[in-house]
Amino acid sequence: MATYENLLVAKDGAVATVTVNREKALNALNAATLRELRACFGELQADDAVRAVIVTGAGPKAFVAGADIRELKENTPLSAKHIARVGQELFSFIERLGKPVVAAINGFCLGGGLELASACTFRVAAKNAQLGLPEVKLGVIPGYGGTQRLPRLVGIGRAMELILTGESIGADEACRIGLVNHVFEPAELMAKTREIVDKILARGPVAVRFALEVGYRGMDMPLDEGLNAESNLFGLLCTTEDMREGMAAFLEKRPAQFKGK
Ligand code: CO8
Repeated sequence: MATYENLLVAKDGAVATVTVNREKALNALNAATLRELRACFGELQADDAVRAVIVTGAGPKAFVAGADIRELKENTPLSAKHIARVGQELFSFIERLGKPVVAAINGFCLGGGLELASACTFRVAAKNAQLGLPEVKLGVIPGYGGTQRLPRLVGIGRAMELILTGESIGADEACRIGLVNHVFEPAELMAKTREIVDKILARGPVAVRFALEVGYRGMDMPLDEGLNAESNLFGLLCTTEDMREGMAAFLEKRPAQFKGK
């Protein structure tokens, strides 16, 4: 892996943890960090040994407190559109990485931070997390996908209340509305996140990959096309060694030994 100025990347077995590391600015996403995230996720996608990614923020206070407002305020309409597209493309790349990406939200998760988390496969949070899209307080709107992904995650009414008031919500409320899946004690966040990721890693790797692919592609399809895509991949999975192993293991009452083939 390359080394990055604004990211820490650690690999442990098949899991890579990417930590946004600008603690003094509450891990705000400046242009350099966006570029590094794109390069880093490109590397992680290409690395077959990496089968899942956890994203978090450095320090005890923030996941990511948004786009870097110091840079944002210098934008012209054209440069703002360009940087919004750069961020959107990055987050779409993360969303369609082909590997599960879990956001471990360890504090403030605001603006671009919540947009990053929303592009992850799912989110878990520490009890002290605060989540919101405060852009309207700055006279702008979410620009890294927040107006599109948040309604898909929590429904248009709840999303619009968050976007239009700019107010943030705590971890328990985020869990209640389905924005995060679990809330953990801050000290346990990373270990508990890893436990969930390890469950995924124990499952059939090709099945996990296909489920991710068809689940996301189906979001952009009419139901009938999505169902057809699902049945095609189901059929394809019936050609794999993993399918034979998974079903044999069940019938023989033993854990499956998947090979990803
Ligand atoms: N950008 C830059 N610096 C930041 C940011 C940020 N988003 N958030 C915090 N910081 C900095 C502060 O300026 C401060 O720096 P310094 O010590 O040099 O003054 C340091 O981090 C610590 O922050 P605070 O002293 O403010 O810490 P508090 O605990 O008092 O408050 C808050 C924490 C509530 C999180 C507060 O920092 C805050 O409100 N931050 C801004 C949150 C926000 O508005 N985020 C949305 C930004 S806009 C956005 O994300 C748009 C995305 C789409 C972009 C599209 C491209 C065109």
